[in-house]
Amino acid sequence: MLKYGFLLFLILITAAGCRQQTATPSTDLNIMLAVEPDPLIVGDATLVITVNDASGAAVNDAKIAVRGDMNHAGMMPVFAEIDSGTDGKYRVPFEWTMAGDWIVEVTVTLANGEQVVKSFDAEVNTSQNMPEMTTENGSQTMPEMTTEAES
Ligand SMILES: [Cu+2]
Repeated sequence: MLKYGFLLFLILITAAGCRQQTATPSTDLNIMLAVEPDPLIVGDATLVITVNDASGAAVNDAKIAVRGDMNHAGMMPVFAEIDSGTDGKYRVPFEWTMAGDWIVEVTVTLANGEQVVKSFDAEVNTSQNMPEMTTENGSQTMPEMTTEAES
């Protein structure tokens, strides 16, 4: 009888948990983001996303979807995805389409269908020659993508 009561209790908890769909991932993942090149500049880039499980073991069979948004309105988001990793690292081709502050939302979908989402802030510069947006001259306007990557 006691055992049955406990089971029922568990079921009730589970049901309550399902209803509110809040972002408490049942899976404990460690998700890290590195970007090449770094410092970040406008143009093509590679997002190196590392996924480890709670025990620190590399997760290679996840699918990763990335959505990059800038912190201002009126921009097209940049999407990218990849299906497998090596040594827990997923190298995702990406493009910074404008200098400024970005939010990179990484959605990791595990083989069992569970999803974990983590967001990262990224600051993208206009070019390597201008590592920082200085506003010393009082002008806050960004030079509008004048650097079309002279290769
Ligand atoms: Cu923008």
